[in-house]
Amino acid sequence: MKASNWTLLTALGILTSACVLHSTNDGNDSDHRSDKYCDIVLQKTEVTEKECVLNLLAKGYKLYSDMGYYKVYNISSKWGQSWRRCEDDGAHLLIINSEAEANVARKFASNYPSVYAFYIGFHDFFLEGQYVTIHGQSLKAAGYSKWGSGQPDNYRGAENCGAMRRDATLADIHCSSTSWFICERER
Ligand SMILES: [Ca+2]
Ligand SMILES: [Ca+2]
Repeated sequence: MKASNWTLLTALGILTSACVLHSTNDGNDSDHRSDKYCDIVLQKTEVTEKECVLNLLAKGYKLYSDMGYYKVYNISSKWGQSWRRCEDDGAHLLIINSEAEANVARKFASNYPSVYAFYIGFHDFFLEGQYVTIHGQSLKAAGYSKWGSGQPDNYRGAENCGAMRRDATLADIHCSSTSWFICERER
């Protein structure tokens, strides 16, 4: 089984050009793909599924239940940097697709009592207040939309990036604040 790994070669203004976000998993047969609206160039390399999994395990990802491979990055990063790091791993920022997956996420987040929230894969760059996953689905369509109390509040009119609190409820936070983050790759 083949998997495509898109590498972002150049990107200008990732945070304002959310159109980048859904193009990383698109497959087409050319080796390069560019997006004139976002001024990005992506390079596709073919890796086997097995290579990809071995690579994830080597990087410290763990298989949870039957759902997928997950890693909590204890590196303080802006949301865009977090997104990039997961993509570089051949994974993506966590998208919670079910209560069961929220339980898994809660389990590993609870190991870090001092962390307010972890960046995960949703945002409202397209339209204020309309939260979508990095794969373009509404949170409801993705399967999980349990917000923390008082969230989303778009605090000071400037919170467009998605995060998960330790109890696995969702929050919007400022994309430039630095936070730990969680990557996943579905099984
Ligand atoms: Ca998921
Ligand atoms: Ca908020």
